[in-house]
Order: sequence, then structure tokens, then C-alpha cells
Amino acid sequence: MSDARLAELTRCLPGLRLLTEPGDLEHYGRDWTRRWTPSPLAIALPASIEEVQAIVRWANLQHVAIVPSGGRTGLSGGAVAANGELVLSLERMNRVLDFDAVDRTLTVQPGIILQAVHDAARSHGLIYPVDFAARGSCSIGGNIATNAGGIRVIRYGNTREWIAGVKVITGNGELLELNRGLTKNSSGYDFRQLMIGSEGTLGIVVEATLRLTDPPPTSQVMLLALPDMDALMQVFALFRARLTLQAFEFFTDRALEHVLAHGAQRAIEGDYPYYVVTEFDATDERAQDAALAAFEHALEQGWVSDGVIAQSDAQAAALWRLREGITESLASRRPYKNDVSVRISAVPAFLQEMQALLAREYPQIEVVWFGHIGDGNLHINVLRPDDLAEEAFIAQCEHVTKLLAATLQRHGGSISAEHGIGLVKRAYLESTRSAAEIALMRGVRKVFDPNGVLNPGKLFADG
Ligand code: 2HG
Ligand code: ZN
Repeated sequence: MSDARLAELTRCLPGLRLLTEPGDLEHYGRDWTRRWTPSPLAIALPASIEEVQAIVRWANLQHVAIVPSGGRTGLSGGAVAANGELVLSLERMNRVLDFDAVDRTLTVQPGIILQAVHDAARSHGLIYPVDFAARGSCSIGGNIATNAGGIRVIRYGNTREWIAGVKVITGNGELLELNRGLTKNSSGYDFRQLMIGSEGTLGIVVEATLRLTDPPPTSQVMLLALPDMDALMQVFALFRARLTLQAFEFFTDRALEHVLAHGAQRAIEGDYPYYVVTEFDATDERAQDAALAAFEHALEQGWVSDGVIAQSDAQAAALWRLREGITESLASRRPYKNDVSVRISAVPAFLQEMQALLAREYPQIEVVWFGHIGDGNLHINVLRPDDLAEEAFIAQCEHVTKLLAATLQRHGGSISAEHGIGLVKRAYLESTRSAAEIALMRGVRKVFDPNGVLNPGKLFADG
């Protein structure tokens, strides 16, 4: 190990697992954005809170930046290490530490994969309700760092709602035990909530206590084909009024083409421009009849052109795949992504303006939309044409993002709904947060991380 800083780290922590092979640097230095060339100094894989703490203290003394790292499924570059940082991977700290049946909490290490959290909760007859397609590879620490949302937000809210306590190591190397699982705690600033969504810039999550809840009643999954965009919010209002929704997701015909080409099964014959996958409580016959009645009403009104209801778990999974498989089906194209939100009531007006903007600004470019329309959250994936160079493509997308940010600002929306700001959306933070807010955010960062060792350059340019 030729680097003197790494030699010092090994001297402080002789048992620490450190990786410096080029393959490892590349693997751990990037996330799903694939836009930056990974170039970390090394990868540290601590196995305990004490090791994390010692690494942060070392980083302060040696002036080394740390990139906290979970499953690296992020889409905003929050876990990218492209500037000689030390990647602090929490993947070895991946155990369930405790289940408390009275508190209904599960205490876990940060590197645990979301799917393993789901399985552990289920093994106790409960659920951890935050869920999304990356469940098999994302980690709970990363979910907390980005306040991850997903497909059940409409029913259960974001990650924020489910964190009863966190232990973090601040940029100073201090261990904070925040909220300790309390349901009620009116004792001043809630630093737990401040940590959630801070993208690794205030502290490193080293343990989390998750709230669990009862499993939802039996549900049904429906796929609907819609004739136009206006119908989308009509169907949403109707279904929300008549049914108890667990999810309400939409995608376009272009998105469907990609998932089908990627191996998913077609569920509705014919071509329609928009589709909805919805899941709702269907406890008894009355609830199922209500769903059919809602569907028929939507058909009569002309808001829905066709639909299927899953008759088995396998069919429900196949319908879900049409929505959840979209990101993976596009991944090889390395799309430029926008992840925006407005209040639900502002969706129709925003969609109209956004549609016009995208049609005008991307005339020759394929744009795929989908998302959590019931939360006012849209994902826009822009695909680079083969004959357009990467740099020119990104420049064009950045230009459109600026216009989109201005449109969002007019509608009171956000440039990042659930993926975080990271590196990708850093330049647009001002469209969502006021100058006064950003100044305070920087001030808070200084308090928790005075030397700026935690994920510098993410969220906002340091300085
Ligand atoms: C989803 O909703 C994820 O599937 C990914 O947030 C969205 O790939 C995307 O743009
Ligand atoms: Zn999403």
C-alpha cells in the first residue's frame, strides 16, 4: 500500500478490510448513474461502529473525503466516488440486531438489503412497508440517506415515516443516538429527521430502528389502458374515492415497449398511450365489487379503454413487472433522468406544460415517462440517439432540465422527488429551495461536518 494516508489508516485499524484493486475501485466507485468515471482512493469495509468512527477521525486528520456507500442503486450520483475519496462501504454491517414485539420495531445495521428487512418483518407477522423495484440490492442506510419513496408512498409515506431511531457518526466522528425508538419525544430539534434525506453529508448511518406495521388486507392488482393524459387524473380521483389504494402507478406506451422487449408479458392487446397499475384492498366480495364498479364507471366515461385484473399472485407479479421492470429495461441505454414532483392537485396543469415542453425541446429524442402519479411524482427518462455524442446529449438534457426546473418552480414542485440531489441535480437545487434555505443548509452542514469530509460536492457544491 503505497499511499501514506492509507498506511496510516491500516496502522490505526489493523483489522480493517481495505480494497485497492482497480476492479474494486470501479465497482464501489459508481452508482447506477454510470456517468462519472470512478476514481476512489480505496474502499474501506468496516465491520463495526467503532471502525466507522475511527475511519471518520482518520479522514479528518488526513483530509480525505469519504463517500458513504450502501447498495449504490442511486440515480443521482450520491454514492459516486470520482475524486480520490475513500468509499466507506457498509455492506459488511448487514445484520438484524433486534426485534421488539411490544415496540414493533426492527433494529438493523445500515448495510442490510431492503429485501432482507422485508423478510425479517414478515417472519414476525409484520411488514416494513417502504418498497420499490431496487429492493433486492438497495440498502437501508441508502434508503435513509435519500428518504427513499417508491411504490407504496400513497398508502404508507416515505422512509422518513418509518424510522424510529438512528445512530449516526457525524463528520466530527461523534456517535449520536437519535430518538432511540421513542414514539413521542418533544425535547427539541429532531436530528433524526435531519439525517434522513441528507445524502451522507451530515452523518453516516450506522444503525437504524425501523417501525413495522400490520400487513395490509388481501389486495388485487389491476392494469388499465387509458386513451389520454386527461383521463389519468380522472381515474385516479375515482379509484381513490371508491377504493383503498396501496399503489397507483402509471407508464406510457414507450415504457411498455421497452419492458416487453426486455422479457415482460403483454397483458392487454392493442395499443394505448397510457397505462396504470393499481393495487387496492380487496378484503371481501363487496370490496371486489366496488373495484369492478369503479372500472365499469371509468369505461363508461371513456377514461379507460381496457383493463385486466390479476387472478393469481403470479399474474399480479406479471402486471407489476410491466411497471417495475422499466428502469432495468432502459439501463443499458444509460438514460438521462428527471425525477420531479408537484402537489397532486397541481399534476394536471403541470403535466400539460411539461408535455408541451418535452415535445418542443426533444423533437428527435425518445422520452419515456412513468412514475408514482398518485404521489404527484413523475420519472422522465431521456434516451440518447445513437448518432448524438454523449457530451452534446447531456448538454441538451441539462438545458431542458433548466426549463423544466423553471416550470416546476411555477407550480411549486421539486426537482428531486425521491432520488435525491447528489451530483446530478446539484445545479438545480435553487429551483426548489430558497437562497435563505440553502444558506441554512450549508450552515447545518458546517455544524455536523466542519471539515467537510462527508460526501463533499453532493447536494451542493462545497465551499
Ligand atoms: C422507479 O420508480 C424508480 O422505478 C426509478 O424510482 C425511476 O428509473 C427511474 O427513472
Ligand atoms: Zn420512483
